[in-house]
Amino acid sequence: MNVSATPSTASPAEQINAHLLHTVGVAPDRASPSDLMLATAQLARAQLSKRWVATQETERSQKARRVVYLSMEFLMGRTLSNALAALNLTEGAAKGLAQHAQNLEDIASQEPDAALGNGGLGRLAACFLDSMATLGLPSFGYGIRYEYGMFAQEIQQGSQMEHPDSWLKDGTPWEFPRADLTYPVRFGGWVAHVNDKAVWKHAGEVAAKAYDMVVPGHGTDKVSTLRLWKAVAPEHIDLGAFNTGDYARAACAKNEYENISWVLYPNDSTPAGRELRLKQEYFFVAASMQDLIKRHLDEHPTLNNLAEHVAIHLNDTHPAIGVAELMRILCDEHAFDWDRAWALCGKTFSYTNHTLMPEALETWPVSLLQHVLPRHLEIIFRINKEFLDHAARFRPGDQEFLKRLSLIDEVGERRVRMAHLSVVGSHQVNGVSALHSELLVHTIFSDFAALWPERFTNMTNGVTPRRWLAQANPGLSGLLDDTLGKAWRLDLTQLKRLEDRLDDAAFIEKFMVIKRANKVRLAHYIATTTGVQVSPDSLFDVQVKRIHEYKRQLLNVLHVVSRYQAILANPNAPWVPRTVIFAGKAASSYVAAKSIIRLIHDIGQTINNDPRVGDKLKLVFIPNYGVSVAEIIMPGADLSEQISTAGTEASGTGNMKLALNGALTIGTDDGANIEIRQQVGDENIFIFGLKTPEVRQLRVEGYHPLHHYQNNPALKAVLDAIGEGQFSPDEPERYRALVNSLVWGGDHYMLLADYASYVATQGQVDALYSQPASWSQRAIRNVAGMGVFSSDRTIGEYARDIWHIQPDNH
Ligand code: 26V
Repeated sequence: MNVSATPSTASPAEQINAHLLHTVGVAPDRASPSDLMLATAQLARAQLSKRWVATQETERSQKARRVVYLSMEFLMGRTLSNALAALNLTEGAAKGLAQHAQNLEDIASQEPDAALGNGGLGRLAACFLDSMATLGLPSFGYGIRYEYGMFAQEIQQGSQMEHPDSWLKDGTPWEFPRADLTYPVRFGGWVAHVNDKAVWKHAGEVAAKAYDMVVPGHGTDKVSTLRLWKAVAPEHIDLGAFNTGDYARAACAKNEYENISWVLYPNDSTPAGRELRLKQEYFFVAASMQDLIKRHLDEHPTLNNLAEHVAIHLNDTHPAIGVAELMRILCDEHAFDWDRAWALCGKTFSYTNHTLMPEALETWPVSLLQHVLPRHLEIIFRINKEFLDHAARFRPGDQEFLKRLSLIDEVGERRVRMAHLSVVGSHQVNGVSALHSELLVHTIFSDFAALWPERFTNMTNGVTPRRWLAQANPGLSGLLDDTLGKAWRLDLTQLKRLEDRLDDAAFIEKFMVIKRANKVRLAHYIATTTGVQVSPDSLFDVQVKRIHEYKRQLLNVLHVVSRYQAILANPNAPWVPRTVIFAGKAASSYVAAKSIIRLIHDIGQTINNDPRVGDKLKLVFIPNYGVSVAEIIMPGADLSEQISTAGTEASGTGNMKLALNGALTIGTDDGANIEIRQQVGDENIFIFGLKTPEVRQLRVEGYHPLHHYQNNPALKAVLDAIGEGQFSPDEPERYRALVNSLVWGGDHYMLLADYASYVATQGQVDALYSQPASWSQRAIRNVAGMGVFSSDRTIGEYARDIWHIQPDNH
């Protein structure tokens, strides 16, 4: 093996060997798979860093207008395969690894996922970075370098166990620590007012250190930056203790600072009273603001034109304290008067809402803000006063209107409503699907929409076709390349041209062969992770997402049990074999969600081991759902379950990934399902159940789940079987509470109301699946209709309509 070649002129194979020797520190012929992963990563890293320097230089010299995307979460997954593809190094690296008798897929799987997010919101941010880089949009993502990301899930005797996710334990080849970029972030204390000037006398300070991840664009040399902040104790902390040899006390003091970036908050913990979470939010916002202001002042003599050069986007309300922080910087540190600062702020910020669920809307107790950020609280009060004065002129005398609008919820313990701060501080507010954006202006933001109708808009979500088709599904990608050319990677609307192939039997056959191969791969994965053998000839029915009552995994379970009972009652009927596949994490303190996981497991045990059933029905729960597991599941799915109660799922993005990989959707009229239906046509999607207005009306009229229980014998049999312990004979009462919450407890998400329609629609699914060519034709129609769900389209719209930034490449 040649290890002496200089890295810049050498072939990828030679560079991998050189990196093994020089960077990883191992003899090339003794390299382990993880050594090879690191060396291959170094190959990509060297080129990424060149691209980063060049992109930064261009943007600086052009004084480019930039978007700053503030997000508490970035669910990046693995980096290697994506980076190699963007750099056109996939083939070279594969050849290099072949010399070590390894394939790229196995080597890439050595890398741990960067799981710095909970779910949809965090993964969307990662898809957006990919699109920003690919469109050549001058952009910075800012977030937190959590030492521990999303917990790892293990299933033990059917129950979820959580393990810490120490993704950094062996270091990561993908980050660039920026030793020179460190900013102080202050907390606590009090505010002195001297001659009309506010001076924040903070009580504590922590340093924020920058770590960059370079995000490569595809089909361009442009890259984007994800800058993550790590909390570090300031140098001077408790030197006294250190000097006197009291290392334990010194370490303790250090930890108190550094715990700010220690761990990702799970989205179960109601924001209420979580001081550390508030500190995390302010920590990364304050560091990011200082960084963007420094960059601005490096290029411009003044902050007067800040709004012309930077658009700051709030990914949900988590960074909303940024509005108060920018006001503080402008007024207290740069001598702006209030009105001028406020006008600048309003031109700079925009905000995306990602959920209507009342329990997920952030509010912070006034007392906590007073304690942690006293100056920001003053600023929020002033913003509120000026805002309510303005609103009062709009509807004179209407005190109720003002109470509803106020940034402060005065009922009970006074709290700051972060969504209201975000709306008041932004020039544009958007939802993430047409339905969701519509609901925003008719529900939680209706009073704001009365004041400022032009402020509200829609930006339907999208997903990156590079990861979710090109990388995850090489089989289908190859067929698309042969059929359409390669341009679909950068222009997903090219998929529309597949409609020309709908009657092309040879094409349909190839499509079916690819789907089957992906199912074989998924079946292998299921066997290794769950021990259950499933048949790739059965219909793969997939529901993968966070476990939550509103997403109604339990409705899916009710259907599985109905089917099981029907098979037992009529074993010789021509059953269409099905494998029902679940995956997803339950928040660790979410009792009902954890109980649903265990129920899936218990029912699976019964069904999978019942010799009367065989391949007619299997039920599996794939553990530790995350980006990389999703990359295996999506291509192997036949049926995509998107069955939330209408009006509850803001958009969904798994629905897009599954349809893009040729699954048909069974879903409610909710979130982006509606737009998927519009794209693929009513005949190519299975929509069932109550629509949003019907859900609302039923709630008003009074919903009686007991009625459904009493009048639908099949439903009653299912609920009785679960409630009486048929699937938990060792503990017959295990699921009593879960069933009672449906029948007697109000069934908040209306599972029983939609049950009959759901089961009937599953019958239509079977009927179509028993005609494989028709099924595949419809699956192809789904792929053909997914063009608009590229995150390139979404980011193009944000850039044009909200950020007013010209993409460089398009
Ligand atoms: C809330 C909280 C509360 C406090 C602790 C940490 C935490 C973290 C996240 C959240 C809210 C998550 C909201 C979310 O993920 N929404 C999803 O956003 C997707 C992208 O827009 C969308 O497709 C999903 O429908 C929506 O549920």
